[in-house]
Amino acid sequence: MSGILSMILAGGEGTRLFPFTSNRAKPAVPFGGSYRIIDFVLNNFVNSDLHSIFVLTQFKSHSLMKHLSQAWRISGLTGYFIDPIPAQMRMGKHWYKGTCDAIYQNLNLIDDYDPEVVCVFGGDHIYKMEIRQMIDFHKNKGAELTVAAIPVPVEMAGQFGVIEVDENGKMIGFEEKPKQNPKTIPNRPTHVMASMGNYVFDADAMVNYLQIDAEDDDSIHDFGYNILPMMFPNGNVYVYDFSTNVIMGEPANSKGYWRDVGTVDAYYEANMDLIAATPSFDLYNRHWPLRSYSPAVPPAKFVHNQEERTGHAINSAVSSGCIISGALVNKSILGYRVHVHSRTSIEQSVIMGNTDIGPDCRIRRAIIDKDVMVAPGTIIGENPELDRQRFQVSEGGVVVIPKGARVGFV
Ligand code: ADQ
Ligand code: ADP
Repeated sequence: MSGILSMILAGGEGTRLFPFTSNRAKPAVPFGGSYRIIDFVLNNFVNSDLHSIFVLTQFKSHSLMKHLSQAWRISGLTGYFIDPIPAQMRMGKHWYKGTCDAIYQNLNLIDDYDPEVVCVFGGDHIYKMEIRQMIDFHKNKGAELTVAAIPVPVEMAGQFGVIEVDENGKMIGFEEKPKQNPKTIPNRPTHVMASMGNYVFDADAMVNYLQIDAEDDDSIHDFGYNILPMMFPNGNVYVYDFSTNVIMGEPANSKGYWRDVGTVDAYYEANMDLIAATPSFDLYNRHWPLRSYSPAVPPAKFVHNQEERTGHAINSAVSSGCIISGALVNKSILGYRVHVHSRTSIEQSVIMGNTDIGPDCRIRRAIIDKDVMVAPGTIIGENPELDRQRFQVSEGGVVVIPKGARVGFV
């Protein structure tokens, strides 16, 4: 028994990220112009030299499977695989009942691999982590389970598993998504210690607890609600402080960057983080390459319009295959193959890709999903009332255009 097996939970429905998740799983949602959300956790594993990975899928998995097969196919050497595993109803005629049931239903994979350590990580966060540092911590403590954690503002406690930890890093309290009076960090009443939903398990201990959970009719089979509360009172669960993780070449302001992009506004803000002059999430660190799928498209092209003096993008990230022709793009992210025509301006927006935006448009604070056509002269993001009549608008006022929409055509 040796080795480290990684299982990524990529089956979440992502309902709060609707409509981007109406036809794809949350981990498959495009992010940052040329990535999908799942790329970040996969790069964390691969850059940590961990290459034995199962990706557990369930809801609307076609787009995710397509992405995994196009971008992440590795094989040939023993122990080098990133295998998508669809839900297979191995334990009866039901889908995964919850996150730990997703692992329980795939215990055969763990049995076959016979690892010493199993990493169970979520598939839908934006961050960089050198995972071997967490595994070393886990081994040094002789822990049955180690949970990665980060401080978050107390107002957000209800969205997370809230941890209490002693001075030796041992977990001494845990409450999943507390409805009231969350336990704040000692001497820091504005913050709680939140679980990142990333777990490093001693394999034997994990199998044991999953079996106990499976026989419990009252369980909802969730790591946060059921497994952690069962394990930590036995005294062998430790908390890995994510802020101690070190990555070569990272700028100081990126320390501890971790985003749950579960809502449209959180997704929007995390995209905007990428284009700050000194971004808190750096895509350009050569020591931490961020792999993804790259389609066969030409370089981005900028065509200057002499009269308007436009045809450029500033403070923006523009992917290959884009054509900015006599238009102005500011503080925006453009995915592959976005064509922006003359006299159009795009401000503070995320355009996921394969989209045509006609001439004379003004688009502000919008997220446009893939395969959209925007008619000439369309104005988005200037009149909140009008926008709400025509489009979905987030709480934070971001206009959302779903995949394949035809906007402004009569
Ligand atoms: P949530 O984010 O609410 O809380 P959940 O919705 O259960 O957790 O998703 C966790 C991960 O599992 C996600 O990556 C999701 O895609 C995946 N997933 C969900 N259901 C699945 C299923 N049926 N099959 C396969 N994969 C599935 C969790 C923890 C909290 C912690 C937060 C951090 O429970 O304690 O604070 O993550 O975001
Ligand atoms: P994405 O928008 O995530 O890039 P793709 O365009 O790669 O998705 O589509 C992946 C697969 O998902 C498609 O081949 C199709 O089967 C399915 N799919 C995507 N959009 C839709 C849709 N609107 N309705 C039904 N299935 C869809």
